[in-house]
Amino acid sequence: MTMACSRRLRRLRPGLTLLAALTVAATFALRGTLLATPPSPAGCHAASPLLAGPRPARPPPSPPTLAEIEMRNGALWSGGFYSPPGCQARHRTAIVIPYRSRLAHLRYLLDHLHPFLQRQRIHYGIYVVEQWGQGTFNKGILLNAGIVEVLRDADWSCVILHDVDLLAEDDRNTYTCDNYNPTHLSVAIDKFDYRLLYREYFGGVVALTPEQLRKMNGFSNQYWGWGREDDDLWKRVGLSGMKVVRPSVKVARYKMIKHERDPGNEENPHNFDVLKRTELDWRSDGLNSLSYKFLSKERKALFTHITIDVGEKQT
Ligand code: BGN
Repeated sequence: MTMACSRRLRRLRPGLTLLAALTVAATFALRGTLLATPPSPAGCHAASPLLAGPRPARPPPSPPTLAEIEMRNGALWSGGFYSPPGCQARHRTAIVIPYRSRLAHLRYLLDHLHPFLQRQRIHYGIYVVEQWGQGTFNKGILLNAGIVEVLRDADWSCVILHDVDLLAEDDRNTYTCDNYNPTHLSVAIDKFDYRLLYREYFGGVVALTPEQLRKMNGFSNQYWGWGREDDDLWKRVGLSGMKVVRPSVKVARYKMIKHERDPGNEENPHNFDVLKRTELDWRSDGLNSLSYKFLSKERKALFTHITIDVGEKQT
């Protein structure tokens, strides 16, 4: 820009600024009078005033019935959705619970999770994704299918993959996502003396944005039977250029409800071999190669129940 030109602009600027301000003011006045849009509720505060802090989970000897839990959660919409009254939620979180024949655990978890999330004042929905039939369990396919189905269902900004047997013990452990990196929420579990099991442990409860899930191509579909699909997920995070972040071990505390290994979910030694191949396979094995049969979606009072067929065990 020449000296003369910039001097001319400087002279013009005060006039231009006034004109711009008048235009903006006129636009707002017009909007206010002509469109009369009701004021939208203010955004919910980052730290909810309803938080209770540390609270050891003490599940009763037998779980409450679904009807009892429903009575205690009158503010839910059909399908297990919730939006905080009086303020605009800052986050939209889908909780995905992989499931097969663990009704007692599911009842404990729902009884615990609904009030926990409502104290955090987030907009959320709970989805139970069930593997149909008696075949070998495949948690990776189940979670991949859950991710696809919930993102098809609504505009979620965060997906939390949640084991059915874990109860969070401190509501300052917020069920939201980090914008850049996958989050491991179940850092300290009572069964492991409230210590991180090992540095690469990425199981239990994890939070990922749809973008992060796409980047890492979701889970592998090749883990049949118990274990290691979460170790594979850890590797995918690094391979796709991200890192796992964790809240403080003081806050990210969980109680695990005791149980026996489920039939159809026996440990599969072959999964160790699959884990050795993550680096080679992750780009072509995952969300982009997922195959399952959608069987049903039912809106229940406390959750949306999705049932799928993962197919036959491959290895
Ligand atoms: C780990 C399993 C995980 C499982 C956790 C919690 C392995 C790989 C060797 C380090 N991983 O030991 O898949 O989620 O236990 O039970 O065995």
